[in-house]
Parts: sequence; C-alpha cells; structure tokens
Amino acid sequence: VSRNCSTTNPCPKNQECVFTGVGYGFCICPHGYTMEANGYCRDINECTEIEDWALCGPNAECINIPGSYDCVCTPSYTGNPKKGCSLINIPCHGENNCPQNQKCVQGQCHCLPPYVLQGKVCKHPCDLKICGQYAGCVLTDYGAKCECNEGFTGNPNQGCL
Ligand SMILES: [Ca+2]
Repeated sequence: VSRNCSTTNPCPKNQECVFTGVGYGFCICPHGYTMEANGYCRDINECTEIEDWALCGPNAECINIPGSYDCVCTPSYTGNPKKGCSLINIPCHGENNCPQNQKCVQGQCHCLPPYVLQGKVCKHPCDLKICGQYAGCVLTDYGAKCECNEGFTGNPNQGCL
C-alpha cells in the first residue's frame, strides 16, 4: 500500500515520491526494498528471495546487505565472486611442501595421480565411487569402477549376489 505524496506532503523517511501529476504522486521504496502491507519499506534479502542461480558465481557465497547484496568467494577460493571463484593454488618450493597426496609442479601443488581434486582436497577416485553390496572399487586405466567380490555376480553398482 503506497502512500500519496506531494511537494508539501513528503514521503516517509527512506521513501521517494514518484510524481504522477503536477506536484503530487505516490511513494515508492528505494531500489532493493519492498513495501510491506503496513507501508514500510523492508530490505529484500536477494540471497534467499530471488530464485536466480546466477546471482553469484560458482564457489561464491551470497551476502545480504541493506538495499543490495554482495558475493564473496568461499574460503580458499579467489576471483570475481559474481562470475566465479577458483581454488587458490598452494605455492610450493620443494617436493615436501604440499599437503598429502599432492606434489609440487612448477611452484604449485597438484594432486598426485590417481588422486583427483575434489573441492579443496585430493581424493582417490575410489573414495568418490559408491559400489553395491558385495562389490568393491578397483582402479583401472579408465578410472575407478566397481567389481563384484570373488564368488559373487551381478551388477556391481547396484549390488552383487
Ligand atoms: Ca538486500
């Protein structure tokens, strides 16, 4: 419910008068605010109220601020948070400067094969594979795959009998 306003009857604090005639009009909330039923302006929480996946880029978090919103890179990530953040590569000097399952290549830590980067840590491909009952993960030249345990047959991804 927006109030009427005029040159002599201004809008409540933080609201603007949109003139529709000579010297009179109605009150609107500033950009980023929405008018509640009681006529007051409330900040829009863009992060939760706007169903827009492109509000912030990948690996960034949305932060609500009055009248607007902001994006920040999640910890360990850097870049333009509205477009997307990428992992900060850990600089290294020698072989033993990197976290577990990583090695130093050209001054930066990389996952040691067959470990693959998952989020912020290097993981064995079999750690990412979920096999069915009586099956286990084996690493092949083509990646991780499930195989039925000895004496069992069936679909190793669903479960062996
Ligand atoms: Ca906001």
